[in-house]
Amino acid sequence: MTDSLSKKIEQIAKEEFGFAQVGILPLEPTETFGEYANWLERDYHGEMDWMHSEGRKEKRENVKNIMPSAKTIVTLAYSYYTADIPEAVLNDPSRGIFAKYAWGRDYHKILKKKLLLLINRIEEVVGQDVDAKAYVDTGPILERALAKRAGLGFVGKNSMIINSALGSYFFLSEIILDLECEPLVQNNARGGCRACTKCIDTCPTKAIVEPFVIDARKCISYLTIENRSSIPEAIRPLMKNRIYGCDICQEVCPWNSTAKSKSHSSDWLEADIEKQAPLLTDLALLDEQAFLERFQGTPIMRVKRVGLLRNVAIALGNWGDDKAIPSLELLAADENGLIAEHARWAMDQIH
Ligand code: B12
Repeated sequence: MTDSLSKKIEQIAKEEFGFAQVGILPLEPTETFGEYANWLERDYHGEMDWMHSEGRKEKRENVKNIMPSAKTIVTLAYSYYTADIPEAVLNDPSRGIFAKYAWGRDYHKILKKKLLLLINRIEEVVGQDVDAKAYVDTGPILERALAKRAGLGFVGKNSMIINSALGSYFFLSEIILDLECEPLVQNNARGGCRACTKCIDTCPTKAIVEPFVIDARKCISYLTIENRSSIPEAIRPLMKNRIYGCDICQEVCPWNSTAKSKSHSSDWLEADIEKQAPLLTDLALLDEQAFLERFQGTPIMRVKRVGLLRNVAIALGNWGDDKAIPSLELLAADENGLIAEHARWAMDQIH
């Protein structure tokens, strides 16, 4: 056991790769796996069938099932706070709001590269090859459960990991190592939500069905990104102008207004109105080629043109202004049936 290895990993992760927080722990079965199993049982995952596909549940239950030689898990937080969208823009129904994390290049690739380089540096430090795996978001890992255990934050009523210094605008990622390291637990899980229920009260679709629990089927983030089919008509008006992901439960969180996360911005995200909240009428004009040119390399590629323009059609309907009609006529004539169906619904909202 190398006493100073954990401190060295923390130092390199912060100083060389810009991570804001690092926790290092020996492997243990996931303490809150029961919460996850209940959540699936209640169908809160909607169409995200990959969440309980063969073998993946076991991996979430215990990281050992991903890598039997694993001894240690390093959990890292990377802040992506950039700026807040001004209130007047958020409430401008002619503009479509993108979630903060999507105002530039895709974090998955950027952070994965940082993690792989960090593994190289760990190998240099210990002077030998190390068996390791790196994950950002998409692995069969309950990242929030790990972050909570590593003291990177507490579980907020909006289910976000909230860090008393950073707020909640940070990504989580992990490195699994076959090395033994000294435990390194952070002290940023203090605070908690106490009596505050702002996120629960403000969520337009009432997706926070009880404190700490999200019904993804009602969550605007899920509806605009993960749900590939038609969006239930009753929910469409509630989505207002959110067209890719949703940060409402974070925007209203007091921890985000006081946190110091503002000093750790991700340089690949830009607080530029064209990235944050473009005009819906401009987005409606995007054909396949123009969509690719504009969004290649960004998280928006996940929903493809069809998903984005489906969401844009809803927002145009929610705008409710005659100025939206030419765009909606164009979308109603789109050869993609999903876009056309949502555009016809939107026109009915205006007439
Ligand atoms: C599926 C998923 C979603 C789904 C479901 C979200 C959800 N709340 O479950 C949808 C598409 C809706 C979604 C939306 C978003 N997501 Co998401 N998502 C994931 C993913 C891939 C899995 C999460 C999961 O397993 N959910 C099932 C629930 C049951 O598990 P859980 O939320 O992890 O909760 C665990 C603990 O919190 C604990 N727990 C649960 N309840 C309770 C109660 C108490 C009292 C306690 C003590 C503990 C506890 O048990 C759970 C299981 O261990 C993770 C990445 C990953 N691999 O973990 C990212 C992740 C959670 N998402 C993230 C982000 C940024 C978002 C969005 C902000 C994106 C956006 N702007 O649109 C929104 C936020 C919505 C919200 N309030 O959660 C970040 C969160 C970072 C953070 N600071 O917490 C993650 C970690 C991705 C990453 N690598 O950075 N997401």
